[in-house]
Parts: sequence; structure tokens; C-alpha cells
Amino acid sequence: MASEEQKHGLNRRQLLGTTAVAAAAGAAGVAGGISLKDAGVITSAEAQTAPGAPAARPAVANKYEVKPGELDEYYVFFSSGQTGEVRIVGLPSMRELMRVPVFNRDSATGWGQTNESRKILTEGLTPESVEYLKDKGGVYTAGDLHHPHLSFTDGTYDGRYLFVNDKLNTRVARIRLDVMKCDKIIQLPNQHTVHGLRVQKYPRTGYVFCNGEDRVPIPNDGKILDDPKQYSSIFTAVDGDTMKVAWQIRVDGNLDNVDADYQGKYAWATCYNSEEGVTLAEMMSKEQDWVVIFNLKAIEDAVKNGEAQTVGGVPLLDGRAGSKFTRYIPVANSPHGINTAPDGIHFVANGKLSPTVTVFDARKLDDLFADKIKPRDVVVAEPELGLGPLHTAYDGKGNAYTTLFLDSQVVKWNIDLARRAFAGEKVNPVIQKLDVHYQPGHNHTSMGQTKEADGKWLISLNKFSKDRYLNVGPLKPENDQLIDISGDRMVLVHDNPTFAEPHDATIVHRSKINPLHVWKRDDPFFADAVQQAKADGITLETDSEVIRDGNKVRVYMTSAAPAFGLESFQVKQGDEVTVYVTNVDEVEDLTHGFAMVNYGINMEVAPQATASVTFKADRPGVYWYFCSWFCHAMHMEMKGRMFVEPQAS
Ligand code: RUQ
Ligand code: CUA
Repeated sequence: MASEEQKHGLNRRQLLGTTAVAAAAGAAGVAGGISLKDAGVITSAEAQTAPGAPAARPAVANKYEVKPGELDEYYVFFSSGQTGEVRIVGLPSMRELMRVPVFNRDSATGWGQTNESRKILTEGLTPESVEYLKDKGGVYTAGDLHHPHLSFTDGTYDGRYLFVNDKLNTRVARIRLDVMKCDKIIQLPNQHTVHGLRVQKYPRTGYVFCNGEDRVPIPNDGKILDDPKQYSSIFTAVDGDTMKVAWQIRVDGNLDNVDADYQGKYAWATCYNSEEGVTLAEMMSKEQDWVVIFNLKAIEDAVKNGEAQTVGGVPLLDGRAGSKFTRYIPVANSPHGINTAPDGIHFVANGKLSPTVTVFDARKLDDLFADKIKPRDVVVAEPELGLGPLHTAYDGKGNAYTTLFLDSQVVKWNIDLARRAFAGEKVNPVIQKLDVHYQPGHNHTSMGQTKEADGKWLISLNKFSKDRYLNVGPLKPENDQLIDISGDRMVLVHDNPTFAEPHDATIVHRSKINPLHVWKRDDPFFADAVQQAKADGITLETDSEVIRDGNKVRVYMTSAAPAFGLESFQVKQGDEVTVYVTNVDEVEDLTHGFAMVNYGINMEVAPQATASVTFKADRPGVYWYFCSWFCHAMHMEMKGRMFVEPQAS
């Protein structure tokens, strides 16, 4: 396919050969051999903005300053990679506001230890994982959280949920935005890892699309081992309302990232390893991979008509090459990010190994599925941007911003100019290149993944910070940089260090999010505790009492600053004890904690919440429990004793 290769510009071998040249020429604003200055696009002074240099500090610099007591304009929901949690950051200040534990075990809140969180962590596991975790504490304590995406209605955020993936243990989680707590986690059967995750934008979410990255046998029960021909990767649609798998579809190659349209008809994913190899050399042996398009209507019809097999308890279809559910559009080898533009028309696959991005026109997909056009006819531009394009963001004014991992730059380019250049006109779509520090992966614009992209801010999530901060040892923070894109030129205004590894983020205007200040007593988060109390004849808001039920002991207590409802309680060695703490304070921010010395127990109880923890009282003696969240001038005195009576020997 020589003609395809020409369209892609450099092939992989040429690309690797030119890396050094481009790097050397980098400081002069040369990308892929084209001097932007020669092309008349930028002056040499502009070819590199020198962030950090005093001259580059613009008059707008204090637009990002949020003075003490002032609030940010945007929420940013950051993933945290291997930490397994979600972080909420204010923008433009870049101040970290909150952490939401999801796939991790969190000491401050008791996530992974409280009964409420353990239910969420266990109820969606596959039967195989339940069996595997049986003698390992019952829950996974690690996760790798990559992609946080909010629920949509009509093409913009509706403030209901945030969905995230766990690449490590093939899970998808949902966070309620009214309380900023995870309320559902499911593990996907058949699939091996979830990498790309994005949601349906129209008419609403709807589906949460989950890319299975690695190929394995289905079922993966040990009958097939070293026979990669029999492996598959899987694309899953989860119903975001019920958090159940709606359907799965088997595809060729490894799925990387995913996005969806603004019409509710299609989803698209980048695919690498069309070779279906199992070693690096095998995975890179071809010049081309593809973008796979999923036809949602065709898939839904087939599931309704019973055309799907039931495997692992869910409907599974075959979407490999030649199927009516998918189309495979060839692009240069190993594409990475895929990003839908706010115009509702274009979507872009980022080349990674190729210096190009490939621009598709979603209006042509009906014809593609009707076989009226060829797969590559959907491609309307393929600008060469520089080395290592990974992800693209948009400003809603027709411009795109692509990260260049190898060049350590963000490129601003224009979609319309790219189309015209592709059609043969002598125009250069590249508007500006900005150095970032260093090796950017994802980038994001304010509201840029919705049709309400507002073109004000861009953050570049850089994998390496190297020399940008005080040295903290061999493990360095990452560097998330804030860039003002409201003018004609991008201007770097702030460096923000982050720990392990934000990967991705979503920038949401604060008008879209409206969290509660205190819990509502009828919240489903602690409904089980309310139900158990009722069965025990206890009113959680007023009663502090110990109920014995065989060797099970339920200890109910209120917490009101600065005292627990019980100053002591007594149990017997070997009892299974459940402590329910209900915070009856109605004051905003008046959180208590319940911690038990030498029993390793700690949990948060926010205003008007109930939290519970179950443990075996297997150590006899006197154990102080104390309030672990500073709540009152007498917080240190907020404590009591558990007496564990030794077993008669
Ligand atoms: S991927 S650095 Cu896990 Cu989001 Cu592109
Ligand atoms: Cu209650 Cu500290």
C-alpha cells in the first residue's frame, strides 16, 4: 500500500532516522523537516516561546491567580495512575482540593476497610476474582486509574457521574458527583485490562465504552496458553445507569483509546498490534494499524435479535474484520489517542510513531457502513505535526492542540487549514509550537471534550519534570502545566507538580457541578447500616447501644463534637464486632473519625453520615478508640475504651 504510505508522510523507519535531526533543529522551530518560519507561519522569535524567561511573562499572567478566599472557575478531575484514586484540582489555581479513593486502600477515609466501601469493592467482581481473593482479604488493594470522564446529556456535562477505568484489574468505577464518592465498581468478564475509557455524549450517558487492550483466550481458563492466534481483545459497552455490561464485541488487534460521536451513532477506537504479535518486534513489524469504528445501532439490533453468544454472563458479538458491526480504517503504525472535536464532525487519531495525526469526518461513516466508500475516504486531513503525537484537545474555535511526546511540545494547529492542505492547497496548518517540560502525554482544554469547549485554558500533563522542582530523590514528580490559550498564542503560566501519574484529566466549568455540603440521612451509601439498625430496634441519629447476637456484636454510637455516644463498650475475645458511627453534627465540614489503636482501624464520618467497620476482637485488653479528624478544641479528648475480655482458657 505505497500510496497510503505516502499520505502518511514518513514511514516508521524514516521517522526513527530523522529523530536526531529534528531534535537538533528543534530549537529553530523545525518539525519533520519543514521550517515553519520558511513557510511564513511564524517568526523565528515566535518559533519558540521561552517559558520561564521574564520576557515571556505576559500582561495576562495574573489571570491565573486565585487570591486567598477566592474560588476557582473550573474543577479538574485528575486520574492518578498507579495510586488508583481520583484527584480534584481547581483551575486556574491548580490547587489540589480533594482525593477520591477508588481502586486503592485509603487510610484517611477507611476506603477498603469500611463495610460501605468493601461492598462497593466486592459486589461487582467476577466469580473467578471472588474465588481468587478469598484468602487475600477479599478486595484488590491496587489499581491503575487512567481515564476520568463525566456523564453527558446532549453533548455536555450533566453533573451526575464521573466514570474511570482500572487498567490493572479490568474494572470500571463510577463516582457520584453529588458527594464525590465512588458508588459502583464492576469488573469486566472476558476482557483483559481496560485501557481507553470514554462515554456516550448523545443523547446521554448511556454507554461507557471500555477498551480491552490485551489479547487473551476467551474463556481464559488455561486450556489455551501459548497460541496467540486464538487470543482476542474485547470492546465493552457498560450501561452507566445500571453499571452492568450492555454488550461486548470481539475485535482484531489491541485496542488503545476510544471516543464517541455527538450523534449517538458511532464510537471509535485506536488499535495497535494489528500484527497480533506478542513481542515488541512482532507488534511493530507492519507499517500500518487502524482505527476501528463501532456501529452502535447495528450492535444493539444484533443483541436484541439474539445474535450474540452469552459468554461470562454477557452478550458477546464478533466484530472482527468483515463484520457488519465494525469498519477498520488504516492509519500509520501504533496510533494512540483518539479525540472527537467539539464541532461534532471531526475526530483525530494521534500518530505516536508517525509524526502525523489523522483527521476523520464523521459525516462519511454512514456511507462507509453502506459500502459506498472505502475506509480511507473518511480521512480528510493528515497534517505532519512533529515527533510523537499522543493526544489532541480543542478550543471550540476550529483549532486543535496536540502533544508531542518526543519533541516535548504542544502544537497548535487549525483543522480547516489541515483539510485544505490535504486537498492540495499550499497552506501550513501549524500555528504555534510551545515547549513543555517534559514529554507530554494527555492534554486538555477547558470544557474541550464537550460541544461547549470555551477555548480558555489548556493543561499539558507531562510525564517527566526532571529539573523543574527541588530534587526529591530518584523518583520525581510529574509536571502538569497550565497554558493560557485565550489569545492568539499559547502562553505557559504555571507549573504544577503531581505524584504518580495523572495520565488524564477532565476540565469542567464549576456551573456543571453541584455537590452537597452535608450528607442526606436517606443516602443509599449507608442504607445497609440504616436497615441493620432498624432490625436491631436502633435509631442511628439518637441511640448509642451494644447489641449482642451470638458471637456477633453490633456497637452503635453517635458522634457529636467532642464526644462519642459511648465512652466505653465491652466485648469478648473472638467476637466479630461491627462499629456503626453516626455523625449527628449538621455543621458543614465537621467531620469525625473513628480509629481503634493497635487494631489498624480508621474511618471518616462526615456530617450526617453513618460509617461502619467490622473486625474480629482477637486481642484481649484495653483499646482506646479516638476521633481521627480534627473537629473541635476538645478533639484530642474525643475518645473511649473498648474492653476485650479474654477468652476463658
Ligand atoms: S493513555 S499518554 Cu492510558 Cu490515556 Cu495516553
Ligand atoms: Cu471528632 Cu475529632
